[in-house]
Amino acid sequence: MLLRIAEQGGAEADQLERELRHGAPPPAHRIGITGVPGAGKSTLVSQLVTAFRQRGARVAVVAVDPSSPFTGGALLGDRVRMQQHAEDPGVFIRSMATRGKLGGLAQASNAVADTLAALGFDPVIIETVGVGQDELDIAAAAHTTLVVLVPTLGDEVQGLKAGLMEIGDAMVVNKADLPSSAAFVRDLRATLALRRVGGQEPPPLLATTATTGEGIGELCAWLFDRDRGREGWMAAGEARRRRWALESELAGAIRRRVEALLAGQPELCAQVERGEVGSYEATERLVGRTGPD
Ligand SMILES: Nc1nc2c(ncn2[C@@H]2O[C@H](COP(=O)(O)OP(=O)(O)OP(=O)(O)O)[C@@H](O)[C@H]2O)c(=O)[nH]1
Ligand SMILES: [Mg+2]
Repeated sequence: MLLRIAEQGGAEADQLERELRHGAPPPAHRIGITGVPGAGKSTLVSQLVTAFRQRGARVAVVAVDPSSPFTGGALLGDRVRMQQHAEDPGVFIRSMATRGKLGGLAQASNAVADTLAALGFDPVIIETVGVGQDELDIAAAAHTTLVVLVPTLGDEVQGLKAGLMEIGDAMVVNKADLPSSAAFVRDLRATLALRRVGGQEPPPLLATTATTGEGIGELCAWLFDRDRGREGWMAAGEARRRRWALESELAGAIRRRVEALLAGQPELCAQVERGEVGSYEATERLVGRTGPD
C-alpha cells in the first residue's frame, strides 16, 4: 500500500515521504546496478544480497524494467534468480515495469527507494537495464553505480557506449568464465586509463562470475569499504540525488502541462498538422514569445 502510493507519486507521495522521513534514520546507501541486457545483473544482485545479509543488513532490491509495460519475461527470470531470498524477512524485492510512464524509471523507482530507505532497508539496490536515458537516471538516483559489462570479442571495448563508461563508480566485467574475458578486461582497463580526466583515477575494474561467486568477494570488499566511508560522500550524494529528483519531478509535471495545453487547442493543432500554422508561431500563440532573445 505504501509502495503503491509512492509509485503513483504526487501530493500523497510527498506527504508520505515527509511522514516517513520524520525522525527517520540516516538515508540508505542506494546502489545502482546497470548494464547491457542479460549481463548477469540479477545474478550479481542476488550474490550482493547474500553478502550484505551476512553482515546483518536489511536489503531491498528494486528491479526496474524500462522496456516492458508488463511485469513479464526478464522480471520473471529475476524472481527465479532471487528465489533464495524469498523467505527472508530481511530482504525486500520488488519488480517494476515502467514503459510508457512519463519519467518512469526516474520518478517511480526514486519514490519506492525513498519509502524502502525510510522503512530501514539499507542498502537499497536498484537494478536496471542500461538503455538510453535510464542509465543516466540511475546514476543520478544512486550513491554508487556499478556498471556491469560482459566480455565480448576483442576490439569491441572501443565501441562501448561512452555513457555507460562514465557513470560507473566501479566497472564489473561479469561472465569472467567466458574465454574472451581476460582480453576484454585488459582492453577495458587500457580504455579506462585513457579516458581518465583531470588526473582522476579510473574507476576500479572487477571481474566476476556471478553464477559461481568467483570475484564476488573482491566486489563486496570494495562495496563494503565504500559503505563504511559513507560519511565522506553521503551528504553530497544526497544533495545531488534530491536535486535530480526535483528535476525529474518537474520535467514530468511540465510535460503533463504541455499535453494538457495541446489537448485544449485541437483547432490550432490541426492547423499545424495541415501546415497552415508553423510550430514556432503556434508556440508563440500558446505561451508567448520563447527562445533566445
Ligand atoms: N557464464 C555465465 N553466465 C552467467 C553469469 N552470470 C549470469 N549468467 C547467466 O546469464 C543469464 C542472464 O542473467 P541475469 O542475472 O538474468 O542477467 P540480467 O543482466 O539481470 O538480465 P536482464 O535483467 O534481463 O537484463 C542467466 O542465464 C544467468 O545464469 C556468469 O558469470 N557466467
Ligand atoms: Mg535482471
